[in-house]
Amino acid sequence: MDISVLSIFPKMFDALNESVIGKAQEKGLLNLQVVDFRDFTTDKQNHVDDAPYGGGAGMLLQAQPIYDAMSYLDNENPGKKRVILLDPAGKTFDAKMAQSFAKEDHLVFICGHYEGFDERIKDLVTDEVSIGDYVLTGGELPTMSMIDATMRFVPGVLGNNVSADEDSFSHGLLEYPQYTRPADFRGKKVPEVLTSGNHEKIRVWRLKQALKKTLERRPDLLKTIELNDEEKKLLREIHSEM
Ligand code: 4GS
Repeated sequence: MDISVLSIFPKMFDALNESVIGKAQEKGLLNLQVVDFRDFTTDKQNHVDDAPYGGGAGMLLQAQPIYDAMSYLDNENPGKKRVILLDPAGKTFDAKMAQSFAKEDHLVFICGHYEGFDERIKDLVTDEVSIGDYVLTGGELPTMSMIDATMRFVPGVLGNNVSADEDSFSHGLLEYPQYTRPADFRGKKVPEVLTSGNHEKIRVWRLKQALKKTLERRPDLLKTIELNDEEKKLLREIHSEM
């Protein structure tokens, strides 16, 4: 997968050289290119921003450096691109969107910093996306979150026996609680069923815990998924125990 990022703080993306995403780059599963669009400014002082027409506080990213950086990407690597603009006004990012990004050949992320941008940048963009209802100082951290969440769905990025599809949000439920050694930690004991060796009992216990946690914390998620007969039965049990 090719990912290009337009940012005036390219060093921030060194964070993606670590851990799982760093390994994905080493394995050639991710080809990450960070382009400093300040290199494309035609302004003598290398400015990429200017004051808004009509007045008001703050500065806006100008269209020209972004357009020229995009032309550079297109010349270097023609072909279809999904162009994502980070913006609190965008559609909220979720696992489904990460899966759809993971199927693309080439993603481009446009990161603003400090300020807003000239509306005409949007003609370059296929998706306006937000990571949540809060305002950050730049689009760099949201971009890194999206790259991380997207790459987990690219085959080969996670270890052999790990699948992103088994995580919370992929099957629509929050995860059941987990424990590791020791079985008794300062008097806090691991639920007996987990040390029973009965795999079927363990599976049902985990499913019920996942349903219970989701019902308690994110009942909205339960409405978006289709429960099978076993899950419906467990949910009835949970309701009668409450
Ligand atoms: C977000 C967000 C964001 C908006 C960038 C103000 C600097 C900032 N981007 N999800 N200008 N939330 N962007 O806050 O994506």
